[in-house]
Amino acid sequence: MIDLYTWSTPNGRRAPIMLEECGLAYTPHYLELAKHEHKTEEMKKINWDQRIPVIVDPDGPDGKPIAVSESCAILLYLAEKTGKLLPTSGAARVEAQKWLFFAATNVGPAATQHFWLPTKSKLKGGLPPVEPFVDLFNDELKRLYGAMDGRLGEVEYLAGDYSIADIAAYVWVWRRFQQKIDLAAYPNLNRWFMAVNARPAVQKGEQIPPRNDGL
Ligand SMILES: N[C@@H](CCC(=O)N[C@@H](CS)C(=O)NCC(=O)O)C(=O)O
Repeated sequence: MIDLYTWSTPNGRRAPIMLEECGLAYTPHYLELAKHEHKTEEMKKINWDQRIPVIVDPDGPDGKPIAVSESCAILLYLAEKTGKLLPTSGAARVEAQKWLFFAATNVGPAATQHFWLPTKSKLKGGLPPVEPFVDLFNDELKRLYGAMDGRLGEVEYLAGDYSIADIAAYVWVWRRFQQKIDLAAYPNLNRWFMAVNARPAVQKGEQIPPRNDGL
């Protein structure tokens, strides 16, 4: 049985959504970030970065246990393990990897900074003033959503067929209200968002842990 260490954040939800999509049995362990439950020596043993999500698979490569951190590495690991949601070769695989990295290196970081800068500044007594930078990250998110909207005007899902790239991007688009982005301005992205959201595995994975952020 796979152990999943996670919390209710976009990166944290990538792992349970994929576990559900793959139909793999897993035991969730919730680490409340505000209580620093992820900053333990036990966590350091499975992830030097001491961040969530992490999975520990007792049946890893060569039948040996393995700990996997980095949410998109978890998506890739589970896709390779099960043969699901990542084409095995050809242009379709390249496309899925391209959009996976688009979500991992563009959407995720821009959304993270947009979300975290005000909190970090508040912790430091409002210094430095971050509002102009928050606006810049909001502009960048809109640019990225525009790119996805264009792509999704050509194909149903980011890589053509539904893939791990969609899971990687979806969890951050879900934060649309906090990002003050109206998906009505991105009709193809909105259609895609509703389609991903309607998947039973996504519905189940999104409740690991149960939502309490009201977004
Ligand atoms: N690139 C990493 C980022 C992981 C990450 O930032 N996790 C956050 C929650 S989304 C976390 O553990 N934050 C707690 C901390 O930084 O102490 C991934 O995609 O897994």
